Amino acid sequence: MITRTLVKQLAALPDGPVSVAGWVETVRDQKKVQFVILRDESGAVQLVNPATRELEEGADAAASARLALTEQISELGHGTFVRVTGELKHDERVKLGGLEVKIGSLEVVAEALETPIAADSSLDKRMDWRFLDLRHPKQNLIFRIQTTFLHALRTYWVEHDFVEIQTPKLMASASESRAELFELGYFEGKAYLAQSPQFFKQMAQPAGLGRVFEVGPAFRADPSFTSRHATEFTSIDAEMSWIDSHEDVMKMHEELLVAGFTAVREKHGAEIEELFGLEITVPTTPFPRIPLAEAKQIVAEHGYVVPRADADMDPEGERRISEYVKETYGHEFVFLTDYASSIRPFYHMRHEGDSNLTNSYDLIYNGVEISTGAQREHRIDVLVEQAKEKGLDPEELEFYLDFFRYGVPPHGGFGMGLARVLMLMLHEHSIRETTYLFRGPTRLLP
Ligand code: AMO
Repeated sequence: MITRTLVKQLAALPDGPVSVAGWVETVRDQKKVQFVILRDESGAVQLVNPATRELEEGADAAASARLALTEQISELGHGTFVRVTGELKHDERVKLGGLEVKIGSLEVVAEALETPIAADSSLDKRMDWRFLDLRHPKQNLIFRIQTTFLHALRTYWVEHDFVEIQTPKLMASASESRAELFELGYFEGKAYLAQSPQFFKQMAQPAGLGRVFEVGPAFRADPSFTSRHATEFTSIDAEMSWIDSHEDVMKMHEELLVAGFTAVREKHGAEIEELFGLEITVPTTPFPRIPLAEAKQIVAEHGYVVPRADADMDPEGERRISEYVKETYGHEFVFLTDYASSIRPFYHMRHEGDSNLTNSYDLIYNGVEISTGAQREHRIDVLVEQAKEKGLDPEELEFYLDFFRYGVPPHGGFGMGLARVLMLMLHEHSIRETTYLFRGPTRLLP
């Protein structure tokens, strides 16, 4: 390992020799003194060199070395990766962190071409150069936040006896709407990319795993160019046995989010305030719950009629109901519940006594849907009927229907888009910002 101190660790060290490494952000080359801002993955530090511009008569080796160093610094370009040894000095007058490193020696580890992107480059251009874009502290922080968030979710699940599973992403059939299915050649036949782990996380129930979770890729052949859709995204999924209704799923879901948001606030609250200019609020439980039909009525009373009465909330409706919930309950989250069976998949359980409604919900956060959850239909005869009613061929679903022929406990779960949660948490405008490498209809590179 190359020995170096991370920039964020310098503050805790006493004055004295240190070695740091990182990218040159800027060089201020003044006549008598040179300043270099060096950035590594943990932060930025000011390096300083008292410039030696020419050698006087009888100059010693140290003076020649300083002249060479001065010339070397003058030539440093933005983005060059360097390693520096020098003397750390704490000095309150230094704006950047109250410390600086006086350069003793500097080694250019890797040269860099002139950067093709600037702070005001378009999102598309920044995505073309994603590795340079991610080097910026704000973009970089997003993936540290994501790590903390997912770690907190995993901790919650492990503490609550959930088992982690990895379901296959190559499938023989669709698991969600056929309209959004990627088909690919598979030896002599064909296969499909998994749209969700739906069937296989449900399989864990007759398999006796009880409670499971997965964080993994999902694929949707969705040709839209909205700020919330990708053709490949990371889906956070959970499924649990022995529930009474979707209410049990919502309870777990909100506790899970509280755990995630608490961890993010504790670990990154100050950085988020500094770089994103916002405070992370840990949601209170229970989150408000509003039946979908009532939510549509509420937004209608507030001047917006969701275009199709028999359809899901549209994005404007989601934004409006969120606004209402924020004003009325001071909450950023809302569960919209009891969706009509006509707009839900066949595997959602329907209301006892009213088969037009399902035991299901969508979770809306700051105006956008981040998740769908439901109690599943576990009675084989009802399930087959519901599949037929949706025009599905039970023969194609035999492998799935078999799960229900061998004793399945009542169960339910949810799927939640990771990039959407982060986008809304950080008030970003597109999941392109909160996806490591975005995939859309016209983007397969880098
Ligand atoms: P659904 O299709 O609603 O439900 O997806 C669940 C969540 O996944 C995210 N999501 C997407 N994110 C980015 N780009 C997309 N194209 C995209 N499509 C979906 C959203 C969405 O709320 N099997 C069910 C879940 C379940 O019932 O357990 C499902 O996939 O955040």
